[in-house]
Amino acid sequence: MQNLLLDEILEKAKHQSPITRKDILRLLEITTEDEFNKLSLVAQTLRHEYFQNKIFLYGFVYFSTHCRNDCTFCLYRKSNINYPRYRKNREEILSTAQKLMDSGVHLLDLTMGEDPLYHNTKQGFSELLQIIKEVKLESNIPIMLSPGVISQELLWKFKEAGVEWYACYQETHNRSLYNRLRIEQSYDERMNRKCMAKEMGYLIEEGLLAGVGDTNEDIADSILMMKKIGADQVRVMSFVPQENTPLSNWEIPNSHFRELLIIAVMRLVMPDRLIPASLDVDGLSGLEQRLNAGANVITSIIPPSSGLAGVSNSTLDIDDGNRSIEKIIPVLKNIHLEPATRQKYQAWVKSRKNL
Ligand code: SAM
Ligand code: MD0
Ligand code: SF4
Repeated sequence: MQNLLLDEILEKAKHQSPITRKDILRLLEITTEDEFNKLSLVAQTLRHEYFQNKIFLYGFVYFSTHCRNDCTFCLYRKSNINYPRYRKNREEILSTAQKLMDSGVHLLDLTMGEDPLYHNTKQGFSELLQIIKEVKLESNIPIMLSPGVISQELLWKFKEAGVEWYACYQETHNRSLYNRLRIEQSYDERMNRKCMAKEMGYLIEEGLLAGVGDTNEDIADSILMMKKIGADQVRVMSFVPQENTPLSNWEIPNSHFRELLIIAVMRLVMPDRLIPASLDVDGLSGLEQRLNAGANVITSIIPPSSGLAGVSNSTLDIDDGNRSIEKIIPVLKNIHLEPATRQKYQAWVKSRKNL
């Protein structure tokens, strides 16, 4: 009976009939390899319908690790006072951006903690705006900004400067869990700013943190919410415990398998969206399985010896060059995928904006 139900859901997904909350819950209950393989095959077929065998590649520039917030899951929370932080200057940001562009990434993701020097001063973002205008003038590469919550006025300025994407992750759509994760940050403000950005013509990315106390019901609600707000890119990352933070001892068995399951379910529910396989959680060795689950963007590509950090694994695979396109290509080839061209990515962005 259970099996029949799974086959029915997968059949519906193949024909792109709407997947219900109940269907999602059934899919999230998968534990066997056999069922998971069936699910991944459908996820891959749907990805192929919209993106063929082409994969998008995102360069990651975490240019300031200072932060005024205190998220319980994050290494860079302000209470982690002994953690050494950095703030890259204009030249360092530009040279990292250049290295990434030369290596062939399709997009630059400029990410920061809610650095008080930027967020709490009037002119805080003006240099960043200049840097972005310069990059745009020279290369016109698509840019994603992950600055935390910023004002509408700033969103307009970044839009004018040419930024295409605003990334701002809720982590969960269960308000009480949110309040335990993003301490003293307004759920509604974060959500509304993201939706406002969408209305202003940005593409938006919404993200989940999995394995921090979320139930399958929470995940199902989140997936449906991501669809409802029209998020253009949707992600999930498994929680990685961080030393000297409140959740340092929080360990959930199988949480990384659950990430794969969630990626595949996202692909079934939102077959035409971008779904990242982040190198940040399990490094290069976790890439193939995320792609096989239906992801179509590789994120967190970081140049070696740039002195730049990751988010959930601050150093994993960076200095040995494992987060580079050179290392990614053989993994793609092995499963009959290949990088898209820059034109193909730009065409996708353009058509998605005009939707
Ligand atoms: N500071 C900005 C913000 O919070 O919106 C931008 C950084 S944001 C892109 C960092 C993201 O990395 C978080 O939203 C979370 O999804 C993820 N992350 C942070 N710490 C993590 C951890 N310990 N394990 C897994 N993912 C984590
Ligand atoms: C990633 N470390 O893609 C990055 C980060 C921020 N927009 C993205 C979470 O895995
Ligand atoms: Fe700061 Fe972002 Fe980390 Fe929260 S997730 S502590 S806002 S860097």
